[in-house]
Amino acid sequence: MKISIITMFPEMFGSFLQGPVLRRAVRKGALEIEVVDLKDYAPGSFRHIDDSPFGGGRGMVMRCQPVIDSLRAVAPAAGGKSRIVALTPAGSVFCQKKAREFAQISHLVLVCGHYEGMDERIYRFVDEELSIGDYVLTGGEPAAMVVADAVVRLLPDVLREGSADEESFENGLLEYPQYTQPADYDGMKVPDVLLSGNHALIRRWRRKESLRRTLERRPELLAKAELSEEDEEILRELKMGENLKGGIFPPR
Ligand code: 6GU
Repeated sequence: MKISIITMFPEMFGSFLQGPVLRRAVRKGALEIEVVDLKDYAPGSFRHIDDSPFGGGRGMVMRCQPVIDSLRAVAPAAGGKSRIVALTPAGSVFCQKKAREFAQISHLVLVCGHYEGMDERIYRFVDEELSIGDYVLTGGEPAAMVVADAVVRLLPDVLREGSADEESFENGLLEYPQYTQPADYDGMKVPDVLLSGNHALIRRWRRKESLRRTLERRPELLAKAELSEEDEEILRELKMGENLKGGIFPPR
């Protein structure tokens, strides 16, 4: 797939593009990524990318001409194969389902909003507006990195086989706790079951811890998750009697 990022601050993407997952995706031929500098579409010393809003008020608004010209250059309308997404706090909230949807697209264009917003006429060229959560960023650039990262790691051949399947959200639950060497660190022990070599017991323990975490931290996810008979049974165990504050660390 191809990802085009349209931004006033292309420098911000330097180290992001050098990260392991993106580099690997590009090397494997799964990804082409370009960062488009809006300044290239605002020629002349007095033509700025932003201007003060009609009607008055504080702050600056991104002008339509540079953004629309860059979109026309990056995503020629022919065939409409490009998905144009504006990153703005007023968009709907990005999620794993949306990442999976984007991973199927041949050309994703991410437009980073800035200042008090963009001229409303720009949105006629935009298919969708996305936010990454209920807080305010200075600009859409970190949000574009979030979206690009979440999408690229789902492309075929980018991650090791299976590593994207079992993690949080892919099955609608939070991930179970993980441990590595040593088995005893300063008296903090790895749960015995993980050292038992009994794969059926380990699988059930992990499923239970996954359900426990989700129940404790994100109960609203349980309502949407696909639960088996065994899951329902584990949940009954967790809800009745069993202490919800599991794990080796004292409750925070
Ligand atoms: Cl996409 N942009 C800005 N400026 N703030 C945000 C956001 C986006 N998502 C959450 N907060």
